[in-house]
Amino acid sequence: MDLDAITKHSTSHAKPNGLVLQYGTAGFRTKAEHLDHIMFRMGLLAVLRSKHTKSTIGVMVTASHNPEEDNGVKLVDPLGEMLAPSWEEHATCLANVEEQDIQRVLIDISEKEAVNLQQDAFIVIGRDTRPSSEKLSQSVIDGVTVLGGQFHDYGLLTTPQLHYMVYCRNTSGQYGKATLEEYYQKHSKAFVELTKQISCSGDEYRTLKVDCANGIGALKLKEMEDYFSQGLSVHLFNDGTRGKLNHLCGADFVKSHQKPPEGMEMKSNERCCSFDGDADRIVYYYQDADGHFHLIDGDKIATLISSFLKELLLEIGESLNIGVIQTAYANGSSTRYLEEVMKVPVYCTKTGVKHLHHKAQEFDIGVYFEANGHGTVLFSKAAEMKIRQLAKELEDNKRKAAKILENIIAILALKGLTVQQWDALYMDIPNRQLKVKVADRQVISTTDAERQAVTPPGLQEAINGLVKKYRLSRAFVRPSGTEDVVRVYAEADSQENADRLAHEVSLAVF
Ligand code: 16G
Ligand code: ZN
Repeated sequence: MDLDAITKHSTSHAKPNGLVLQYGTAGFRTKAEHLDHIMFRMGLLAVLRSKHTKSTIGVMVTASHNPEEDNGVKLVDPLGEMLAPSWEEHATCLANVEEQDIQRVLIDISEKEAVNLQQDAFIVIGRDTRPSSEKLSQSVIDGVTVLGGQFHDYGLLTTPQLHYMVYCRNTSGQYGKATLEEYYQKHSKAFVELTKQISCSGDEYRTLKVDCANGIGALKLKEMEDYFSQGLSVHLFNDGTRGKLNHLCGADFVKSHQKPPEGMEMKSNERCCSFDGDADRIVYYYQDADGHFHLIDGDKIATLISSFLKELLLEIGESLNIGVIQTAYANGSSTRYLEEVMKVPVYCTKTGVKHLHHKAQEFDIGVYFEANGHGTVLFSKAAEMKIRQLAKELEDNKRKAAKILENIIAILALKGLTVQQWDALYMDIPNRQLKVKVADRQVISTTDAERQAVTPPGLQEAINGLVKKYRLSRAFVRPSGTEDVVRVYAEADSQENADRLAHEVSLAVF
């Protein structure tokens, strides 16, 4: 380590006095002007992590669905996963020390984790379209180079694209080349293959209106369009040419307000969807003939995908085990439908992709989605090999199903239901989310995947009392991991009652 260089550079990425930040659910996230030192230090940490794992590590500069003024950073581990928990602690520690202690902390981490400092390090970097992102990613690069790391800056990328690049680079090209070109080709090929096999015709399945949240999704969908020319026609809205990122649009807006984004013309029964600011979240929706808005959220996506996969497995006679992972925000109807009608096991974890991801790894096929639209499907190595083998061996119908399944690994698409039929799989229980500002949100602690409050004393009893007053009801509170607020969620038999229950619970929080 060139200690002098570290000192010199860290003073040009000074930490604001008294600022304490935590590596939270999705890395560091706050106002962009408070993040320069964090970016530099995460560049340093990424190098140690890369040396430790002897692999390429990813750094993504984004604050996802937060307002445009915010920014954030997260590290991506070798197989495209979230950073390992013990390293999150190192990240928090490194982020908060005074400049003169940076070297000591770097040495501490290296000793604790037995990092071989002679090992080479390679970092890949991506960023979203926020005005602050370019400069902040330069600060990451500064941190990387000062510790002697090599890097490739991909520039503007979606979060899933960065995860893909990291994965490709660490699997010695087996999965594909770490280029956008290959990313688009792989996905479009799988999609086209898949839609060839779906026995439905008509534009309905091939056209889609996309609200890009005025973010990176627009740029990347435009790049991708050529590859999809025969398969899919997408109409982009909120493409960033006029509006502000995530402002009155995007997946988070649509989900939490339960209404369409501004800036998108919706005709009745058209299939529409919204991304978030880094395009790792999607929700679908449509307006029916009576002008009612129908939201198809992460819960319904999980239901669709898992029922699709289950049918395919049945067809090819394979008994790979499927599990669905949700959070406390999953609509009660979706959990009931999955367990009772589809008979798939459902598990609940804490909020945040890393928790769901971790649990999903326990299954041959783990389907995980948060109600807000974050999610994916994981195939275990063994399941993937089995499916690829089946796709080669099986005859006719069986082969066809296995082939679809093989393609599904690369891309998930609809199974030929109309958006209305999809929506009608089950009816959401009316629900409401609220934010409550409190002096210190950390006085609330929770257990049972955030469904029960442990502290402050008496809060859970109060919630239980309120919930009892309503039918089909459920409610919980939890401190947000990304904003300085407490979140309240309530379900009840009517929208009015859900609103009322959420309001009553929010009063109990004070
Ligand atoms: C982060 C999480 C998201 C979660 C949200 C909850 C990732 C990549 N992102 O955006 O999954 O739903 O935080 O925010 O894990 P909250 O703690 O403020 O409710
Ligand atoms: Zn996101």
